Amino acid sequence: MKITDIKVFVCCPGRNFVTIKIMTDEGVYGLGDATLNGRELAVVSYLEEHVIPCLIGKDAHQIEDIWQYLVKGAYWQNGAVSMAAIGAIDVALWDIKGKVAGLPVYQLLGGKSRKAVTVYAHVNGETIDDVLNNLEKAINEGYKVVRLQCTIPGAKGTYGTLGDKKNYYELQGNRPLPPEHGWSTTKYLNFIPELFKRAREKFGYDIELCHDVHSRLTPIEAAQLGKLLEPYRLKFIEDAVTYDNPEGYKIIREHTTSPLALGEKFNTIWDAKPLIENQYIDFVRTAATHGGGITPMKKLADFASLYHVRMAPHGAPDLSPICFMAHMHLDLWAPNFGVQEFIGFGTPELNEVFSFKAKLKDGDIYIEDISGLGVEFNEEAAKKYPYKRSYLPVTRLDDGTLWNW
Ligand code: CS2
Ligand code: MG
Repeated sequence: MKITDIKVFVCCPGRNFVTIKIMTDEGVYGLGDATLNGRELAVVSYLEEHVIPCLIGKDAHQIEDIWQYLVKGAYWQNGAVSMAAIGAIDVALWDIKGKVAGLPVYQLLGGKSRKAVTVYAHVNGETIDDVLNNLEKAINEGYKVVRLQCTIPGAKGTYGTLGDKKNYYELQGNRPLPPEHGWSTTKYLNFIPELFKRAREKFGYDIELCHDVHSRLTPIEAAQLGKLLEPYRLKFIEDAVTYDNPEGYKIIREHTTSPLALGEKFNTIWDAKPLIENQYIDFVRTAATHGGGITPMKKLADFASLYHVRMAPHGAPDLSPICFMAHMHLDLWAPNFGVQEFIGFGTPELNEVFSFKAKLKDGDIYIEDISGLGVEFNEEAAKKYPYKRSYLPVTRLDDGTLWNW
């Protein structure tokens, strides 16, 4: 079965997405998500100039060989742009293989290990009272795991909260230049334990809670946070520190039993390797889109399982429903699945462009047994929403020093 053409679509139904469609001489096609938030067109160019010309005429069934060809064959291995491009190709090839086999992708991976995928919802607010009200709603909706984020009093913009924006905090599709946020570690560490204290006082310990630091702390500060949050028994603290120096996680580990999650920015298994084999983390958060596709995600899950590390794939709004469905199949299969990040089924514009069959019940997602990934992309509808250049915010300390957003 030969690849005859690969199309790339860029659209902005509320935010930018890069979508690819691989066509074959047997009429079967596959879809992949190549979205890299804030750097979308770099991936488009990587695909159009450097990847697609090499794939025309190749056998669409040879997923592993194509993956190796694109990764090793480029000589310049890894990197966010190239791995997002390769990830999209890989996911689309799994979609094709599933369609040809007449099986959902999870069957090709080894079959279901569970009936449904437990997700964690995002709950945020401008004050602790706001967060607690929203948490109550989430619990009443049946969520069993929830991520809590709260605006830090006096901060100029807090990750994971709404601020003065009307939309979901990461749904802005039009930020023609990066907005600037502020950060103070002191204010943050003074405030955040109170959020979890009050959540536990009001709702007890049955609801599982997590929190995203978004890489703002140094290792020893993260160790302090871990200790401060220990009484509230979080499911995990995410991205406490950047991942570039794995030894930083050793320092955190030496001081606290708060579980740690990391990996949404990993673009290769090699990024995860030292963190997993040294047992510095408990959950690995790589996404199929940014991590190079389903092929490396399967390897990552198997490797992580040797060290009791569980999968908690990234599920932010900048991953398209194609990536979401790829994760559903991986999550249903992976014996060491932990929890899936979930931000809802999307806006009406998004659902006009992408369609997929998934249902949420009591904090678990069920998908239908459709062959392939089970997601569709409406090319005509996508044309109504042209690309808009948009950036993620940047963060500065009070004195102007640039910090991790
Ligand atoms: C995040 C993301 O979902 C998460 O945990 O850290 O929201 C992240 O900020 C975005 O994916 C960046 O594009
Ligand atoms: Mg995160």
